[in-house]
Order: sequence, then structure tokens, then C-alpha cells
Amino acid sequence: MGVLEKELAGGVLTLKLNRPESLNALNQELLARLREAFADVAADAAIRAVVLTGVGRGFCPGQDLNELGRGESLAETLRSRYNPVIRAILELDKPVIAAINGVAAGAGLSLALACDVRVAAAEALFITAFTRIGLVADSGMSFLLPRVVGWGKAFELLALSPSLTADQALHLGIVNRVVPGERLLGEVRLLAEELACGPTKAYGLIKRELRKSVTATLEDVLEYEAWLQELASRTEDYQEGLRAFREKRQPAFSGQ
Ligand code: T3D
Repeated sequence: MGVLEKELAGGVLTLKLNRPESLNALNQELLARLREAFADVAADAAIRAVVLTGVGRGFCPGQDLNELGRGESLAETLRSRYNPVIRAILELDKPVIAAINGVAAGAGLSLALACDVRVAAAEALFITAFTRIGLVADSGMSFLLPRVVGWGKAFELLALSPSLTADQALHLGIVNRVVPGERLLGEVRLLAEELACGPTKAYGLIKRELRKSVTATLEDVLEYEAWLQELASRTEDYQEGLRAFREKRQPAFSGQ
């Protein structure tokens, strides 16, 4: 069994970080496997939704601290190993759900924030962690966190690095839902299956719209929406959506 377990069923690929002895800390091998996995997902039309979770009691506590200080600078590590993974998730034209089964800290929290939907087990914990070891936010966290919780709260969470419970994370909008731990994968599976049966290309275009909205002016956004709606209107799923409406039935989206 490798450091990243993969299971494909019904159009949903489940990726399980599998280094439970370190709560699934990110080492070079795991980061490389994640990068490969998301590239494979992008190229495989049969995969229409992804679930990212952890094996054991942790989701991911960020960088494997036992692997630091072995020559490569942190900047190099981020540019060559972390940033490509974060970009791959954000730019993937398919929905990615984080099933946060336990602690998410440091770049492990960044990984969760890069996902499109976050569902947490009631016992999960959320820690920015960087300043606990004298570092600053990385792996996209300084971009993503203030957009979720606001500037002031983001500063507080980054500077003081408290340990947030799942309910506190829900209250701040860091997670979409909290469920009992034993129900986490079942609930996430249902959500992932619903997304995997949806208009996949429209979901991908929505991700693009949201990314654009972060830096664009209103005029840019209006024009970009018009362009993406044109693309959406050329999909088979749009034709199916219209047919289903007229025939008064549920649409059967193919993802094309
Ligand atoms: O450019 C770069 O490469 C730098 C990038 C940096 C990005 C970052 O992610 S910086 C932030 C790094 N993460 C942390 O600082 C968190 C470190 N971990 C913790 O603070 C705690 O482990 C937790 C709060 C996450 C969980 O605490 P607890 O009490 O539930 O578990 P524990 O006993 O501390 O951990 C269990 C095991 O996992 C333990 O191993 P052992 O003693 O049983 O053999 C622990 O050492 C290991 N572990 C946890 N986190 C990491 C780790 N091993 C390596 N790296 C870790 N990050």
C-alpha cells in the first residue's frame, strides 16, 4: 500500500493520504503522488468528482517536519512540490471534496482550503500552525483563508494559531458541514455521487468563474461570465438539461 491510496467507484475518485504514523504529514513522496493523481484526474473523463481524506486519526498536519533541513530551501520546496498541488486542485475542472477526518494543520489546512467543499468529522481540529514553528502562511493559505474568514480573523488565526474545533470552523465558514466521525465517509460519498452525476463541465466553469472573481473588476466578470456561459451552452449536458425540463423529468447528465 503506497502513501496515497486511490479508489475509483461510480465516477468518484477517493484519494486517501496514507502515512497514519505521522497523521499523514506531507513528505516528498506524498506530494509527488498527489501531483500525479490530480494530473490523472484532469485527463480522465470517467472521473467526475474527487474526495480527499486521511487514513487513521489525522487528515494532514502539513509538512513532514522530520524531512525538513535536508538541503532544499523552503522556497524551492514550495515552488516545486507544494504550489503545483495547490494549483492542480484549484484549477481542476471537477469538484474536489475534503473529508476532514482529523487534525488539519499547516499546509494540510491549505490543502483542505484548496478543495471546493469541506466536510469535517466532529472531532477534527483546524490549526494554521505556521507561526508555532516561526514560519509564515504558505501553500495558498494567505490567499484562501482571508477570503473565507475575512482579513482580521485570518490574521488572528495565522498569528496566534489557535486549535479550532470542527464547530468553530463551521461557524467561521471554514467547513461546509460537520458530521459525526463514523458518518463522515458515508455523507461525503453521497455528496460526491451527487456531484459526479451533475453537469461536470458546468462545475468546472463555475470554478473558473470563482477564481476570476477574486481579482477581476465587475466589467471583467460580466464579460467572463458571458464567455463561460457560451461554453456551457455548447455542452451535451445543457442540451440534456433543456430536454429534461421540457419533458418534465430529471436530467441524466453525462458530464460532457
Ligand atoms: O517549504 C516547506 O517545506 C515548509 C512548508 C511548511 C508547511 C507547513 O505545513 S508548516 C506546519 C507544519 N506542521 C506543524 O507544525 C504541525 C506539527 N504537529 C503538531 O503540532 C501536532 O502533531 C498536531 C497538533 C497536528 C497533532 O497533535 P496530537 O497530540 O494529536 O498528535 P502528536 O502526538 O503530536 O502526533 C502524532 C504523531 O504524528 C507523532 O509521531 P510519534 O511521536 O507518535 O512518532 C508526531 O511526531 C507525528 N507528526 C505530527 N505532525 C507531524 C508529525 N510528524 C512529522 N511532521 C509533522 N508535521
